[in-house]
Amino acid sequence: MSLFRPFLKIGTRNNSVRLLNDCTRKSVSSSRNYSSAASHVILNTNSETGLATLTMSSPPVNSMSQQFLAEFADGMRSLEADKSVKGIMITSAHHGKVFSAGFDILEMYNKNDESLRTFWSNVHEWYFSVFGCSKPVVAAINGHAPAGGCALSLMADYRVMCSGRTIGLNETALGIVAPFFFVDLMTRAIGQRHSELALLAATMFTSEQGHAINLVDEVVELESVQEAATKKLLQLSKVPQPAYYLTKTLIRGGSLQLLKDQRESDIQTFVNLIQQPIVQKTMGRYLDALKSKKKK
Ligand code: CO8
Repeated sequence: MSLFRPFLKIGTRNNSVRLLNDCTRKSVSSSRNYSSAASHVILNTNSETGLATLTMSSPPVNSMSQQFLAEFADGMRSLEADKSVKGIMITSAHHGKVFSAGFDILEMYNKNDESLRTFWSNVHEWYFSVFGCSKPVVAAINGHAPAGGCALSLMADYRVMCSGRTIGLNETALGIVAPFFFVDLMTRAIGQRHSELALLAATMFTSEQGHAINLVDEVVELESVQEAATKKLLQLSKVPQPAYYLTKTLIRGGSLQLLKDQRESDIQTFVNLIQQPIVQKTMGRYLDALKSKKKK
């Protein structure tokens, strides 16, 4: 089942790039690289290496709105469908600052049933598109990665992070609860006990602390993040298919299927939780604290 919106197929000299159906997009091409820009993500494909990059480019902090998530999932699906693409790197245009600030809190604040349901359904599609991607996916985490930004990193096959930034699932600090598929992602990477402690306390780890518990696989200086991620992606892209995909399916299939089977009840759980007055109140305070940070 797919919630994808239609896309255009644009042919280029020796490659083809599928562009999101968005009138703001533009295409940039050279003899080796092709890119398309939608409002929230930019896709680049290097036809020589077969490596693609999905760059999150939503100012100021790549917070994930409904639209952002839909474009992200479309971008992932189009790269996955493109036979010339051998691997995908996910990174941020806000280099050195923020990888992603996670879900757009405004999408969960004072919203009606219908928009909450649509938002959460887009969250599911985004998760399926990244965690279920058949191709190698590497996260080049070039900035802070709280909550959904951390979950996105955990959906990749390998994580390279720049030093001196923070990463973690801090949902409880906002008075909300990480969904079960985020908990699963965290537990897969760092194990039960570390996950329990981190999720309960809303711990934001430094890159170095994250590396020590396997939350990230590699920590490098900011200027080397893309290079290190590309090196790993190139290595993974040489592993023969379908062996790569089938192995991923063996390891991840159960989690993907669980959410597929429980989509409706998970949406209902989210809507019920988020609409509780105490949850709305805590989230409102958190938003105020974020806004007032600047004034201090
Ligand atoms: N959503 C909406 N707006 C945001 C978010 C966000 N997640 N994060 C930051 N902003 C806004 C700020 O309010 C600020 O707005 P304005 O310019 O209008 O004042 C602007 O973005 C810039 O933010 P900062 O000034 O804070 O930027 P910095 O570069 O100083 O800091 C950080 C960047 C570190 C990313 C910081 O902004 C931060 O910590 N943000 C909050 C991150 C966070 O807590 N995210 C949690 C989101 S919830 C989630 O992802 C999973 C929820 C699962 C729900 C399950 C329910 C059942």
